[in-house]
Amino acid sequence: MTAAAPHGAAFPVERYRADFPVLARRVHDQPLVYLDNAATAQKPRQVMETLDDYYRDYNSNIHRGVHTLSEQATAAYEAARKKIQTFINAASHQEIIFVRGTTEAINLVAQSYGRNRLGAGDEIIVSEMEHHSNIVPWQLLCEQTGATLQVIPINDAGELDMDAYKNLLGDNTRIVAIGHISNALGSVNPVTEITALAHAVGAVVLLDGAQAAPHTSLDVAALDCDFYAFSGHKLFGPTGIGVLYGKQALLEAMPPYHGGGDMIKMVTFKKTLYNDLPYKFEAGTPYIAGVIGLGAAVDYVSAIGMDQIQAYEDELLRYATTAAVGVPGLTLIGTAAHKAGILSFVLDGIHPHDLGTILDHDGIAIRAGHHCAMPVMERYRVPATARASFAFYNTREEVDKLIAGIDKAKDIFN
Ligand code: 7TS
Repeated sequence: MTAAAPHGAAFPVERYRADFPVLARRVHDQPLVYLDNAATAQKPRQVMETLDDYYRDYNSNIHRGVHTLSEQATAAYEAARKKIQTFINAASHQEIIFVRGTTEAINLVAQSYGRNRLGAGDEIIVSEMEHHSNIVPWQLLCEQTGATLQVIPINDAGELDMDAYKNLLGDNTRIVAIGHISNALGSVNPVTEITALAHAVGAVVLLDGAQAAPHTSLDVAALDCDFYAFSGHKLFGPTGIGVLYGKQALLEAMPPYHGGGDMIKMVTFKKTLYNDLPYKFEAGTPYIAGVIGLGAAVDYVSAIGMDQIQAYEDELLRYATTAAVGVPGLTLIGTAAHKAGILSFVLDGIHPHDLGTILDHDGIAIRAGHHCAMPVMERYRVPATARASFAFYNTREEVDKLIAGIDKAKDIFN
């Protein structure tokens, strides 16, 4: 395990970079500059070795075998659950449900929490900056129950209009579902305040933490949210694994989302007794290696320190923002006072997709498109943005290459 930097020392980014094999590769004969971390992050060898060890050494199903391999796999799987409990400061390991990712976590809550509880006249509040994963599951729930969706608008900077939010809240509000950090704008939302205001009207709160988990330390107890969702693959872990945190009392009261093996205590054709938390929500053989690998990813970032990561990335984003603002013809999309990890922008006369292709020729990976947040594009009246998204292994030199690449693209087009 990579040791944390001594307190107060410079962030040893080159040391961390060495843990990520892919960062050493070349693309189009140039060193890779990976700035698409919001889509998925790269994996340190510690995570890959953990997956490899599992498959080489103790691959087995969990919770059922009496043999040694199964006992080892079960122990590693449940140890990962406890790591994640600690990582987000949940009260109990029973509040940690393994799912495929943020998308599945939100769908689980919409269906299992919402479907039996909501009806005509009830309201669900989301915001204009949500990822489609935090819009469409609620639209489905509205179609099923007759509830309606309310949307908190954003200002030109990409900040939530909190007065509008307060006006939307009322006796009919049942669920508030908000992104902790926006993937299209980088805005960090005031989620503690949002949660407290929702609780004051008796609504439950789901926070979409897909973009927050890799960038900031999480404390679900302090946030007091009812549900928190995030994906492993954006947190330097495997794809196909994610976490739903839920307050125990709420999870206890919710019906299973999927039926199958492992989620039951007893099955007869007359009556089936469901298993205790968290297994009630983990039907079927889960992604065992993925869970154990996510545990290794959490160990990895915890050893560096989420506060150190956040401080380093804040500085890097400031550096990148200053450089981008200096590029003539470049307009930032998302200039919230509180931002993390993301630089979204448009360039006069160059479509984001063309920019993305030109940058790729120089080994620079960014994302161009609507970022699964089409309402954000509509709000800013742009078809797409170019987006550079950072991780703790990115450097100022990489930002300089991005800016040079943008200048080159402008030369080509003008
Ligand atoms: N919520 C937010 C805020 C996200 O950024 C994403 C993925 C999701 C939910 C869905 O996560 P998944 O792991 O279940 O797919 N965001 C992005 C992105 O910005 N570019 O590619 C995926």
